[in-house]
Amino acid sequence: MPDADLTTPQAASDTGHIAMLEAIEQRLRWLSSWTVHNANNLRLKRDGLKVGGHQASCASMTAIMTALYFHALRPTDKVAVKPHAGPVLHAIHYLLDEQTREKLEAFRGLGGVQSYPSRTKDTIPVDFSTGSVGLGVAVTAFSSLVQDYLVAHGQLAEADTGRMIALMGDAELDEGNIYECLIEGYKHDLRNCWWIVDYNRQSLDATTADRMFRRFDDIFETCGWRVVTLKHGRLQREAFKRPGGKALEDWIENCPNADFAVLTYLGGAAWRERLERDLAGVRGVAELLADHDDAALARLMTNLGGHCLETLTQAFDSVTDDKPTLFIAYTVKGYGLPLAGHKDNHSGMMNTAQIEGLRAELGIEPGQEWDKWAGLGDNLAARLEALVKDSPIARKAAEHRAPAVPVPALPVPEGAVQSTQAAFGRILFDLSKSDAPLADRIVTTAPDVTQTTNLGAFVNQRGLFRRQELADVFQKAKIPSAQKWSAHTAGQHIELGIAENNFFLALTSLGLAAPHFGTRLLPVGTVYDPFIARGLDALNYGCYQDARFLLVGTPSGITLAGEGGAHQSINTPLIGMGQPGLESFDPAFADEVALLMGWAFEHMQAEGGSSVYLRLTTRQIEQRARSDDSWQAGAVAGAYWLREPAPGAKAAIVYSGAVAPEALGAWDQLTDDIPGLGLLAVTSPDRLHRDWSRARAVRWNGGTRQPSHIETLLGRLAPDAGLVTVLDGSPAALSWLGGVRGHRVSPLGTDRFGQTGDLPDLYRTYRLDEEAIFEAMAELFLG
Ligand SMILES: Cc1ncc(C[n+]2csc(CCOP(=O)(O)OP(=O)(O)O)c2C)c(N)n1
Ligand SMILES: [Mg+2]
Repeated sequence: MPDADLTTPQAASDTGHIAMLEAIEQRLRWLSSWTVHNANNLRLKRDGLKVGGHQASCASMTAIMTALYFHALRPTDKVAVKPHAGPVLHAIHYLLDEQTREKLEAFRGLGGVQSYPSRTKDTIPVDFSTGSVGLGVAVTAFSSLVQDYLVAHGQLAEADTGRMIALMGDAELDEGNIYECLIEGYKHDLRNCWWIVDYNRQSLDATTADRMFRRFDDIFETCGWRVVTLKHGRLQREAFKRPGGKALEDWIENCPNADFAVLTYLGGAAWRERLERDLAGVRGVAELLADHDDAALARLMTNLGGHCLETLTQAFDSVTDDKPTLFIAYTVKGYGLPLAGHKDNHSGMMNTAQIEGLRAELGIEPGQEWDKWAGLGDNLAARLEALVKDSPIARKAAEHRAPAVPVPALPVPEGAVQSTQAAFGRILFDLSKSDAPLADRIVTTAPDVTQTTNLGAFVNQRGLFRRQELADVFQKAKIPSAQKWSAHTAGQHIELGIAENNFFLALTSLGLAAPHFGTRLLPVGTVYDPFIARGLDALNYGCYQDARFLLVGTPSGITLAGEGGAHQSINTPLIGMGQPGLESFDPAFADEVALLMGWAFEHMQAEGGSSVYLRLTTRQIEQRARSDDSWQAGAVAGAYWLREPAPGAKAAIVYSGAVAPEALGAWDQLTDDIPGLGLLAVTSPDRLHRDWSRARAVRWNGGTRQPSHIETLLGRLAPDAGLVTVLDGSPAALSWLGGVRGHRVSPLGTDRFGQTGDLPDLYRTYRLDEEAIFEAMAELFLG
């Protein structure tokens, strides 16, 4: 693969522009270093803990970020920044007057600049949160897909599209989710996506494998990407043209990563000694070396593409089409710092003498460390200020506040016997046939489980999304099938392969459509409940940056019976409870599903709302006749009495989800023996627990303590009442209820791997049946 086409004129001819960018690069290197130094060495420390920060990782990409932000970026582009280069991003916004000195001084402190760029917590514009390496890279591909979706649906003008850009560390290339995303990107004809690798060949622990050299080119090109390699800076390219230069170029080409790093750390004299040895007798080399003093030689040898602003700007300028492009920018970790090249530099920091040395080298007076343009002279400072203020990034519009889409009442599917999964599918199908604006904004997706999670009817109605029309070949051949899936630009289902990481990243990008592109989408994703775990970090990633989507885990629990232990979700109710930014529900009846879906579509759009997770099953159960709607508020809040207990009752059965028939059956049988026995339907252990915690926290925050919903409900019972809790999932999701008012609890649920079987066998074996409820009740009262 050739290096970047360096013939484009603009930056190369404009040496003044490059010199200014070089000055900005120095500022970013200084400010990011100083931010970390200040937080670790100058700020008062109270806990003896390391504050942390990554000076070397920042310095590795200050030139890349300078070229990008102050030269190449367009106002509509969006960038995910390598997490540990966060201080550079903040320094950029400091230069733009969009970040304060106070926040920088409070780096990694409460209310200060976050360790890693955060959409929700940082006050500068952050397009994508990053932190868990790899995810911030792949999410850009999905956001590009979302952008194309909006263009195809007439919600975004082509002229307003931007490039979705990831600035990534080379070790991020080890994350599997990158390759899953490459494959999906190829299938969906990905465009407008740039990934720029800070190729310093160092990770956290080590220098990276030499064997990988050029393998990434093959992998990406196979997946339809252009690969632009920026191996050498201008100084090196010029040296290579001299006598002896070709030998030097070959030597660099063959130098193992670890050797290069060691020599970089040791500096000019070490480079000289090694090159004199390895290239002894090669014509021209002695002269070439003699023309460079040690400092100049060190500068030459580390003049890699990723540190040369001329090379970088030209490379970025040279890509003018929308083909996805990987830039591999060779860099030195810790470039321009005394940490450069050292294998321990990932968390390594300059000591006081070293940072003072850097300060002096950059002409910054003591006390002027936070001055934006200290030591540069008024003239240059004014020109830099003008360049920064005039850069496209300074004209970037604030994020959108997309208006909410009205949510119509969702009718309850008819049928005396239904499963929650089928009800979900039916509700979406009904919506797909309606002309409600909401229906046009729903986008469904699934990791290859569209049919088995009851999304099929919606897809038949609304079609698959593709940038190019694709006829349904089976339909054309008149082969009967329930699935009529033509693919076209107006389609509303994004078909994904089986990789759950992609699924959650797609939901994340769709769920950020409102702030990113100004159009609210209501993403609905279905996945087999146990395989939520497969994409858990990507789910957390989406929630962390407040993306809004409806996640449907179905089927779930051992209630999927014949599918067996490998498909039986056990701990997902705890995942739902433990995951911030996600309100989770475990409904039992079709009318609960309709109610909660309607609530979810509202909550996904609400200020202070969140994503929502419904845990559903394929078990067909008899539906309840309701005399009124009084159950609904409780169902949204997390629980309601299906059988109201008598005041001061001595016991209640508490159930969640698919085991409703067993709970009802047991109640029928026990109610004569236990007068006033209650039956509590828990639709959301998650919301009950959150509300309980919130109510308690009010007091610590100086407010007046109001009882939480669950305290009110359980307050109907006698103080010494007993609770039998039951759900098809970890018993811990409900056993905590005993802590609310000090009731004794006998918890039922699954806490070991399941078997195949039919429901009677499984419910008996795993103690979810009526018999188990009797026994649990007996244990409470008889000991
Ligand atoms: C999923 C995940 N695993 C581990 C980490 C801890 N971690 C932070 S950076 C890093 C390696 C960084 O190497 P590279 O991407 O090459 O960046 P560099 O600092 O060299 O620029 C690791 C392992 C993380 N942030 N996320
Ligand atoms: Mg690296």
